[in-house]
Amino acid sequence: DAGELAPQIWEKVKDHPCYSEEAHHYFARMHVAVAPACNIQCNYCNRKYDCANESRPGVVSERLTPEQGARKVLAVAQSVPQLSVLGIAGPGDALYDWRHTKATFNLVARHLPDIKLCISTNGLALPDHVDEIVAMNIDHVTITINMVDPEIGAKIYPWVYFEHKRWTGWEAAEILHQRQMLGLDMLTARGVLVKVNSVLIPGVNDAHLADVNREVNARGAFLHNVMPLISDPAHGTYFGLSGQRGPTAQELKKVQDACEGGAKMMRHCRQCRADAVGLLGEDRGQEFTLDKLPDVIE
Ligand code: CLF
Ligand code: SF4
Repeated sequence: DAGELAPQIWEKVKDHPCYSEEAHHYFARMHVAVAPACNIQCNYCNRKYDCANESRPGVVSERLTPEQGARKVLAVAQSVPQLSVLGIAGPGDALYDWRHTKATFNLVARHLPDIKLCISTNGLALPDHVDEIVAMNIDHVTITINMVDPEIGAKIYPWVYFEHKRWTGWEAAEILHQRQMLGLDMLTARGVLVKVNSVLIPGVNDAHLADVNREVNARGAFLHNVMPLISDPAHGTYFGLSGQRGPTAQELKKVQDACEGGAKMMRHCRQCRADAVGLLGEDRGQEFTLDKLPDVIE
């Protein structure tokens, strides 16, 4: 709450429904699914669906061009007065698809200068974009960090695509890890609020997430959100196996409790879709499909 936070931080979180638990009762976020491509492979991802890092897998968002995305934001802003944040969280990686993300934000900011801009990323491309993120007043960035140890990372990521080359195994996880830590350091040094998402994968990183929490806390992350892997048979297989399960509610709570004391824990995440609209836990996306939008934006 306000009492614990420096005034300039409070200013940035008081109407962001993810960064402030209090705000989530009163302020709405929306996502536009303008970022289809991704530069890594997570073992829990099925590319047909939304990025499982920030959003609920197993549902396909309507993919929009930046222009369509901006039209949607303007339409939502007119009918959802609580709208305070525009996030880009997939269906792929918002920073790998930086041209789309940036074009969408620029169009929207021209019409809605006060809306907060928010990004969710796997972090691989993050260090390349920090200057522009700061210049565009993007004050909130989420990095999905599932490990700080490449041995564990190698069980989560079969490959990453970096500097025109596909890397696999330990090397892939080490590259991703180094880029995530560098990006986190660069953002916190510039005063951008960083939230870290971790997908809890039973038997893979459950015992490791307290280490992740300590490391990201030491590097200045503002909030840590441990999310359950959603294991949906309709979504396909994880880790090349059909048996990888998600955690039970008790297992999730145990890991969240084990992380307490370092970076502040987020416990009100609703694992939104890449095209979610409304208050957290609410999805009014169907009211704003393309066919229902006005056709022009200057
Ligand atoms: Fe969207 Fe994410 Fe920004 Fe929020 S969601 S990009 S930080 S505006 Fe929020 Fe949804 Fe959880 Fe994400 S409840 S999945 S934490
Ligand atoms: Fe899939 Fe998201 Fe992982 Fe990319 S970062 S592979 S879109 S879950």
